[in-house]
Amino acid sequence: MKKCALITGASSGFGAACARALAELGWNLVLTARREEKLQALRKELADKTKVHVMVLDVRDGEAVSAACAALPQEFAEVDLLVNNAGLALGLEPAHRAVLQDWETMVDTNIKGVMYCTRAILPGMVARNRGHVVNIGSVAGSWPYPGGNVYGATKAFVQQFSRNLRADLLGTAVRVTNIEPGMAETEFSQVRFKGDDEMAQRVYNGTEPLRPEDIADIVAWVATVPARVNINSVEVMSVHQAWGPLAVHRS
Ligand code: NDP
Ligand code: 8X3
Repeated sequence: MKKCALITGASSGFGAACARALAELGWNLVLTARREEKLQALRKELADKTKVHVMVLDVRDGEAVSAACAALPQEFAEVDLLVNNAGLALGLEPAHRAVLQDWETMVDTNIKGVMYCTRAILPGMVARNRGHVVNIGSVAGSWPYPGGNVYGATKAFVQQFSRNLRADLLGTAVRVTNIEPGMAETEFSQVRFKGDDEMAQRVYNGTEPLRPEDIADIVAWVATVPARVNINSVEVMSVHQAWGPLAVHRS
C-alpha cells in the first residue's frame, strides 16, 4: 500500500521541497497551507508522480485543523508521516522593541499549530501502530541570538515537545524526529522582514545557505530508515554558518 504524508506549510520553501522529494518516492500527499493557488500549482506539478490532496488550512485555527484532519478522503486518511513544517519568524528587534502581535503570531503558528496538527493526527498513528511525526525546529531552538527572542523560544518548544512525544510513544512503533536547520534560503526572510526584499537578501549575501531540497532530503531519509530506527534530531547548517562566541559587553 502507498504511504501517505501530510505536510503543513507546503506552499513554499521546505514544505514544497518535501512534497517534491516524497512524490519521487511515490508517497501520496496531503498538502496544506493558506495560499491555495500555490498548493494547486504544486498538485499539478506532481500529478504524474503521485496522488495529491490539497487542504487549505491555517494551522492557528485548532477547530479547523481537527475538522479537516477528521474529514480526509479515505485514500489519504491513514497518515504515515506528519511533517509539522508551517512556521515563521517575524521581526529581528530586541525584546523591548518587538511587536507583541508578532510574538503572538509566532506562538500561535509555531507552537499551537504544531500542537493542533499533532493532536489531530497522532491518535490514528497510535491506533495503527504505524507513523512518524517530523517536526521542523531550528538551530534557533538551541542557540540564542540577538533578536531571536520569541522565535527561538517557539523552536525550543518544538525541540522539547518532540522529545516528550518520544517519551509518550515508547512502546509503540510511532517515530518522532526534530529537524533543526540553520540559515536556508526560502521565503523565510521575506516573511521575517515583512516584504523588505533588500533586508531579506542581505541575510544570504556572500554565503551559500542551505537549500529547501537539502532539508527535504533529510526528511525523506529519516522517514525511510528501517522501522527500528528513530532519528531523534538532526541539526544541520550550511558550511557558511557556525555558532558564535559568548558575547561580552565592555564599557
Ligand atoms: P517559507 O516562508 O518559505 O515557508 C513557510 C510555510 O509555512 C509556507 O508554506 C506558509 O504557507 C506556511 N505557513 C505560515 N503560516 C501559516 C499558517 N498560519 N497556517 C498554515 N501555514 C502557514 O519558510 P521555510 O520553508 O524556511 O519555513 C518552514 C519551516 O522551517 C518554518 O517552521 C521555519 O521556522 C523553519 N526554519 C526555517 C529556516 C530558514 O532559514 N529558512 C531555518 C530553520 C527552520 P502560507 O503562507 O501559504 O500559509
Ligand atoms: C531559522 C534560522 O538562524 O534565522 O530558524 O533563526 S535562524
